[in-house]
Amino acid sequence: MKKLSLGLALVILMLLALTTLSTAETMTDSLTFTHASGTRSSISTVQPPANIKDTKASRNPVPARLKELVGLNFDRLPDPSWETWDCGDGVSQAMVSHGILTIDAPSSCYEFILWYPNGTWHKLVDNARGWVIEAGLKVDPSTEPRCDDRGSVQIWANDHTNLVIIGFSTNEICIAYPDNVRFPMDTTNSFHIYRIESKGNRVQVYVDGDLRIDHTLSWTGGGSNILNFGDGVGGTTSRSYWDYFSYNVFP
Ligand SMILES: [Ca+2]
Ligand SMILES: [Ca+2]
Repeated sequence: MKKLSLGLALVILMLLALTTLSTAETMTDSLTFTHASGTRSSISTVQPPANIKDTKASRNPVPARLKELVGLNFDRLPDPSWETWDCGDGVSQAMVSHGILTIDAPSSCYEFILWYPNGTWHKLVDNARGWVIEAGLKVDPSTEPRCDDRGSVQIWANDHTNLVIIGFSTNEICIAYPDNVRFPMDTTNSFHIYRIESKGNRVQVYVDGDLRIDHTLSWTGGGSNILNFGDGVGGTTSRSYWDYFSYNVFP
């Protein structure tokens, strides 16, 4: 009887511990840096090159003006509200190391997707008020160049009025969609800070603080109701390094 009581007490203690753990998990804001789940850690096998371990960009993460908003510094993988998609290849993967997210898609794609209605973006983004997305990004030279209606890698921003896709190739960046506006530059030589500002139909892209694309969209486009980043194009090689990804729906 004594043994039984002891066993019962142990079971109760374990249940209490589990309850506490799950409470802690649900209290975590899905937009903060929630540690990745077990399934995520299974994709963390790619090692980044040694030379990106201590970049200037990684020492200067999310800028102060964006800090109070939504920022992923990639000290860990994005939380599970960001779904991943590898085009079903089972080969492409992402990992974090030293504050850098490496997205490796050797033959198809790998992207992080925030689907409607998840996250602050979908709750609050407003095309008339405008929005800002900023990312510290370096494209690997092994990446297959592309900046037509998609990029080798991309940021896809559906603000529920416009769908804007910003493409990052090796030798240029672009508004890939719904119009195509390009700016030639080397995206592989170092980390660059890309800041996309949009309000109404105007889209501006700053690189390291300099305005490089300033365009008024000719139409709204249309497509998946998502915010995403990474390589969303199957059949093409890409490797990219992300120091941070942040957005502001109250610019
Ligand atoms: Ca970082
Ligand atoms: Ca691809």
